[in-house]
This record gives sequence, C-alpha cells and structure tokens, in this order.
Amino acid sequence: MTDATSIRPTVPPPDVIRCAYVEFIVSDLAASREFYVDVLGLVVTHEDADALYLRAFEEYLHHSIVLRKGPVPALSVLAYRVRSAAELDVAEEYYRQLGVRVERRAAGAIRGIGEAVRIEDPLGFPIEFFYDAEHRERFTQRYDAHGAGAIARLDHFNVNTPDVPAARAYYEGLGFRVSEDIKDDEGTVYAAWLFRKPTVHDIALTGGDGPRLHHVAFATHERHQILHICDHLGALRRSDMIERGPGRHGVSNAFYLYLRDPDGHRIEIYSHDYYTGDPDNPVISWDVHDNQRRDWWGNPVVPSWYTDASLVLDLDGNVKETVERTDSKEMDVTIGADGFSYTRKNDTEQGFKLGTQV
Ligand code: 4SX
Ligand code: FE2
Ligand code: CA
Repeated sequence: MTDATSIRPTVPPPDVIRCAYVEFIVSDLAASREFYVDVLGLVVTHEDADALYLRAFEEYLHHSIVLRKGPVPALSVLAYRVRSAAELDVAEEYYRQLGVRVERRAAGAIRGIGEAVRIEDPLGFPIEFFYDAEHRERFTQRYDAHGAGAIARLDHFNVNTPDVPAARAYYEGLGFRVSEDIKDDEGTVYAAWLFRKPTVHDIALTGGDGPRLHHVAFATHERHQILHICDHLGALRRSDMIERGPGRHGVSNAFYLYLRDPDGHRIEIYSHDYYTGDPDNPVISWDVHDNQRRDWWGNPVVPSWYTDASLVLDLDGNVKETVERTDSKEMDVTIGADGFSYTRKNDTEQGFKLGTQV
C-alpha cells in the first residue's frame, strides 16, 4: 500500500460499470483446461500454446477469464469495464494524479480487448480499465451446451489487503459504494464489500497480508448448479478441489462454493445475492463474532480460506512483495486459540436453551 490511498484527485474518477475479467498465470494449461472447461463448463473463445480465453454462458464479451502459462502461478490482471472509450482518458488523468504507475495499451495489444489503461493501484494490484471488446455468441439459450452445473457470468473479485479502511476509502473515491462490512466493537474492520453494478459487490476487501488475490467468483442462476459441481468433482475423485461449502453466506445472502484450481487459485461459485441499486441501499454491518456472518448455517470456515491467497504481479510481470496485516486477524479472533463467537449475542455460558428467543 502506498500513500496514494490518501490522495484525493481533483478530477473525477472513471465511470466503472462492473468487474469484467481476470487473468491468472498458471503452470500447466492442460490441467487448467480440465478444470475450467471440462468441469466448470466455461466456453473456449480462443486457445493457443500460451493461453486459454474463456467466457461463461451469458457473456458476450470475448472473455471473462484468461489462463496464461507462466513460471509463477499468480494474478496478472483484474479488469474493470468503463462506460465508454472516453473514460480511458479520465482514468489516465485520475491515476496520474494519484501518483501510481499508469500505462496505456493500444487496441490490438490485448487479445479480444480494445484500447486499455493499466495501472498499479494504490493497494498494489494490477488493474485494467477498458471499454471496447470483441463480441462473441452469447450462449444464454444454447441449452444443448449447458451442463447441469452451468455458470452464467463473472460476479466479483475478492482481494486481501492489510488496511481495509484505507482500501475502502480508495474504492469509495473511485465511485464504489459499500453494501456490507464485518467489524468488531473495538473499531477493527475485517472486510468490506463494494459495488458499481447493482448487486452486493464487484470487489470485496478482505483484511490480510496483501496485495494478494483471495478469489474470483462466477454466478450460476440456480443453487442446484452449485450442488452439481460438487457431485461432478466427487465423481471424478477430485473432492480435494472443494475448499469450503457448499453453503449460504451471511454477508450477501448468496449460496456459495469455493474451489481451488490446479494451481491453488481460488474460484467461488455464487448464486442469488440481492439488488443494491437504489441510492439509499442500506449498509449491513456484521459483528466479527457472529458465527452466521460468513456461513448462515453456522458452519465453520476452514483455516486455509483465511490464510491462502494468490500472489499478484506488477505491470512488468514481477511478483509484488506483500505487506503484513498488523490489525487483528479474523481467524485469530474467531477460530484461533483466543477466539470466540456466538449464535445469539446474549447467550450465556450455559448455552442455548431450547425455546428461548433472545
Ligand atoms: O464469507 S462471507 O459470508 O463473508 C462472504 C464471502 C460473502 C460473500 C462473498 O462473495 C464471499 O466471498
Ligand atoms: Fe466472494
Ligand atoms: Ca475439502
């Protein structure tokens, strides 16, 4: 994190529509293809010896995920779509004023994407803004091609960053609004969810050593599609790829499943969050000790979900060093040795008495 989290530019931020695509560096394209194409059913837009460009059934832009072969598994870019090509000039000026690294990419430089602006954001992430992109067939009604675990579209990014309030202020400056957060009584903020499109989030900020990518999430229309992915992995004897879930989130209310791809990159399959588009959409704050915040049914979160994340690259392709989180860590205050949590806040040590409503 640089001082740029506290700079406020005098020009407006670019008009971001939504999170649009992610690029991962992977070690073995054939293994990635088995996971993303054969199991998850993503549609191949383009593939060559270096990379796979994939999209989900409802998407008509060229890709929502790129898997590129490289030496170190990592995140190489998180891309946001802006409202028009003119917003690229706005983005360039905004980030120059923030004092971070800014690069223009000519049309044709990035397969499937027109002109783009790439930056290293104040949190240390490689971020792209683009508008123009090639269109491909939208598979919405290609039911012949949908498997039982059909994935509709990219939904959100989730990143690890050490200072959540600073990161939140940066994203609010970029025009994102908070939908939900997790805090404690001492004022520590553990996580925050922010959006541009009218859903719970385009980006979640999760307190942790960073910059690292926690996960990217794809949405299905129905819960049964998530359950089928679990059954499919079981049938392949690949249940080790299931990290957490399936379950119902407290935050967002979405149905969820977390998978780890062959390089350990975490993919969430997500369904049914709620509409947030009105200007007075209420912010929901959760207590970090509420054991229904991350799983509405109270199922515990596995430690790897708190500790593991993907490294990120700078614009030259070098691995970014991470900065340690110094604020208290959610895992330590909930499932660690001193951790505690509750189901009903006013319960005593005697625990829940059947029939008692608090
Ligand atoms: O685990 S949480 O219920 O806080 C949660 C995690 C909610 C929504 C998400 O997309 C997520 O990754
Ligand atoms: Fe998520
Ligand atoms: Ca498991």
